[in-house]
Amino acid sequence: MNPLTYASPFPSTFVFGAAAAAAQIEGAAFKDGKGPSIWDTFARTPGKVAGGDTLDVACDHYHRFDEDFALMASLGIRHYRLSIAWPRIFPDGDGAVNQAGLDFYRRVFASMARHGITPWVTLFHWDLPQALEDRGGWTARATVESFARYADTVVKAFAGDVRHWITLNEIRCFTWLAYGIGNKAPGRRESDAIVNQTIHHALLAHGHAVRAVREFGGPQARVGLTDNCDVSVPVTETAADIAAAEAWFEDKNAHILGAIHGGGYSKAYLERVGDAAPKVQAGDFDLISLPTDFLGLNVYTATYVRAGRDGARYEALALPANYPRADSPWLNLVPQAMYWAPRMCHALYGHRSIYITENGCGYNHEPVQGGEVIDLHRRDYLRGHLREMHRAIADGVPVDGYFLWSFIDNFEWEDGYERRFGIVHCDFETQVRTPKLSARYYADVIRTRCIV
Ligand code: PNW
Repeated sequence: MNPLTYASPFPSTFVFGAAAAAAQIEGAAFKDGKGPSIWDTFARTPGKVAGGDTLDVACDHYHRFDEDFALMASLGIRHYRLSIAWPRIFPDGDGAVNQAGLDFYRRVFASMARHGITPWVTLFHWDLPQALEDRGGWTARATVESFARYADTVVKAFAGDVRHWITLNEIRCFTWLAYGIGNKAPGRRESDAIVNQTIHHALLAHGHAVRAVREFGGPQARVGLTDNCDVSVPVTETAADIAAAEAWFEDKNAHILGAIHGGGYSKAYLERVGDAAPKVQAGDFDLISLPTDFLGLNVYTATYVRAGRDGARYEALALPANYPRADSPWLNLVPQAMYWAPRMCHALYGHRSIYITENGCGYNHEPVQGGEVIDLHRRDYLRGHLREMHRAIADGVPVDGYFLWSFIDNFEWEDGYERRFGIVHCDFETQVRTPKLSARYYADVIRTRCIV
C-alpha cells in the first residue's frame, strides 16, 4: 500500500490562525474600570439577545487567557486575531485613559509571546462605548474624533508588541445592521440617509486608524481593514456568469471597498442612493483612501449570481428553503465563496495581500460521543472552504493567511451562547474547555500544511 499523501500543500509563509473578539469572550464586563459598551446595554434590553444572555462572564477569558493561549499553542495555532475593547481603554469613549485596561492587554500580549503566538489586533469589533452612543454613536461625526484618539493611544501603547493591525471589523454589521435593521446594538432603525452617514463615519475611522499605525506603529507595522464584502459566486464558471457575478459584486460593495479604493463614492452609487447620499467634507477621501498593506476578508457565505435576462446585468438566485445551511439563518453553505471573494477583490481593487480574517460555521446542538463534540459538519465545512481558498492561491490570487472563526464557543451577539462557532467547546457553567473533533482536524491541517 502507498503511504498516505496529503493534497494541496500551502506555501511555507502561509499564516494559519484563529480569531475572536473582546466582547464575545472576555467577560469581566464591568471590571477594573471598564465602561459599558452598547452591547452591555443591548443585552440588558428585554427581547434583544436570545435567552436574555449577557456579556458579563462570556468565556471568562479575562481571567483565563493564559490557559487559553496554552491550549491554542498545543493545537499548533501560532497566530491569533483578537480585538481590544475600546471601553476598557476609554470607559467614557474619550476623556481619561483607564490604565488598568492597558495593563490587561499588556498581560495578554506577554502571555501570547510566552506561548509563541503572534497577535493580529483589531481596533474596533463593535463594542462602542455606551457614553458615545448617548451622544449619537456612529451617526455623529464626533465619534470619529474619539475613535482617532483611541486608535492613537492603543497603537502607541502596543507598538512594541503588535505588528499586524486591523482597523475595523465588518463595517456593514456595526452600521447597517445596527442603525438600519436594528438587530445589532444599539438596535436603531434609522433612514437610509442616516445609515449611509454612519458608513461614511466608519470609513473615516478606518482612515484615522491607518494613519495612527503609520505614525506610531513603527517601521515593521502593517495595517488593513477587515470587511465582510457581499460575495457572489457565478452559478456556472462560464464567461457570462463570471462577468455577471463581478458586476453584482462591484455594485454590492460600492459603498465600502469601492469607495475606499476608488478615492470617493462612484457615480453609479450616488445615483442609486440619491437623496440618501452621505455628506462628505473636503479632504475626507484623502484619509479614507490611504494605502493599506493588506485586505482582511471575513467569508462565511455567498449569493449565487448568473447572467441577467432581458438586458439585466445580472440575476441573483433566491435559494430554496431546503438549501443546506448552518444554524445561523444567513449562513448558506457555499464554499466557492472562498475562491471568488479574494479573486474579485484582487481583480477589482488590486489588493496584493489578502487574509481571510474569519471563516467558520455556527450550530446550536452538536453531538457528543465519548466526551468529545463530534462536529463532522464543521470539519466538512472547513475542508470544503480550505479547498476553495487553495484553488484561489493556485490560480495566483495572493491569499496569505487564514483565521478560523472561532477558537472557542462564545457570545454570538444577538444569538447569545446558544449558537456555537468554536473548534473548542466551552461549558458556560463550569468554564471547562474541550477541543472538538474539528480542533484536531485543524491542528492536522496546520501541522501538515495540507488539506487533510
Ligand atoms: C461575524 N451576516 O459577524 C463577526 O465578525 C463575528 O463577531 C461573528 O461572531 C461571526 O461573524 C459569526 O456570526 C457576522 O448576517 C454577522 O451576514 C452577521 C453576518 C455576517 C457576519
